[in-house]
Amino acid sequence: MKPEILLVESMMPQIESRLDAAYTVHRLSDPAQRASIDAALPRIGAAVTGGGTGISSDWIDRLPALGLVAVNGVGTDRIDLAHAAARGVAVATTLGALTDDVADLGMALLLAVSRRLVEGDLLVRSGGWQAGASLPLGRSLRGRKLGIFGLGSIGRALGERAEAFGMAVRFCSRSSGHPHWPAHPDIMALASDSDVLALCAAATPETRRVVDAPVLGVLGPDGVLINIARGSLVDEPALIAALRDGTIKGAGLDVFDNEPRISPEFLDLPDTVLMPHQASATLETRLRMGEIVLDNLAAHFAGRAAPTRVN
Ligand code: 8YV
Repeated sequence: MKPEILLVESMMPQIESRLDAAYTVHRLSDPAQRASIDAALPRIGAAVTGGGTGISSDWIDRLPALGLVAVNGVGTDRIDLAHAAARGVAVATTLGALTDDVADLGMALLLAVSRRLVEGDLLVRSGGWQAGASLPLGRSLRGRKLGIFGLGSIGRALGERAEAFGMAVRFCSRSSGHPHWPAHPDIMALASDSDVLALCAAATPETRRVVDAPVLGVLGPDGVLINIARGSLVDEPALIAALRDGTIKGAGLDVFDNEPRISPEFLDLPDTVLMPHQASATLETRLRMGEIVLDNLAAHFAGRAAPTRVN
């Protein structure tokens, strides 16, 4: 009998077929499986989910045999880690696998906002350029100051990329230092010394809504906000107001509250580039992440600790 797992969020077909080969996979997204999942609840030994989706404590409590939540991502903000630990459930992530791609998307968003990439594409496709319209000038990255909030591996990778573009990096971090980037004690100090504020910190109670109206106020009318962390770090109504009234210049956002049903007010904001939570979404990285999920499951069902356990 194959071990049984609950698939909370779908994965790449190549990875799902390997899951199917090794396990009986109950797919939460498939309404046709509701009844069979109910019947299988006592036998499900592991759950696989995404970082942005996580798994609720209610679901953890419905699965008496659960021993592992394998996250296909690095975020654990949608899982109550203490509750999981109290239930004896290990939580494992894909730490390290997605660092470069997430940092790349941070730079892509910054370039897209600064160089008006999306507007330019639309101008050409609509025939506007051909009819004589032109795009307003963009802004250079060289010489601009990038403030990184959260200097984990992704924050560092973003800073290294930004330096290659000629930007001057500074940061604010609860736990990490850097040999030559200046540190600021809090996000207000960081934002007032930055042209671009990039959010790279984990979503925790301490980082909830750290970007609010006063922070956006000091970022200033030339300032750009990049968010490759989580929507919860931002007071979204304050951000929307700041983009509308010119308190800040622009934003590049990969993450939002209430994904994918984000606030419709984002849709007509100027100088703003929106992505549907794609920072780790490349073929290479999603394959690497899938391998880590498969390794964690294999270890768990062989009676060993999941190699990338975090709790
Ligand atoms: C993924 C993420 O998009 O790593 C995370 O925490 O949010 C993203 O990398 C997600 O895990 C896949 O659903």
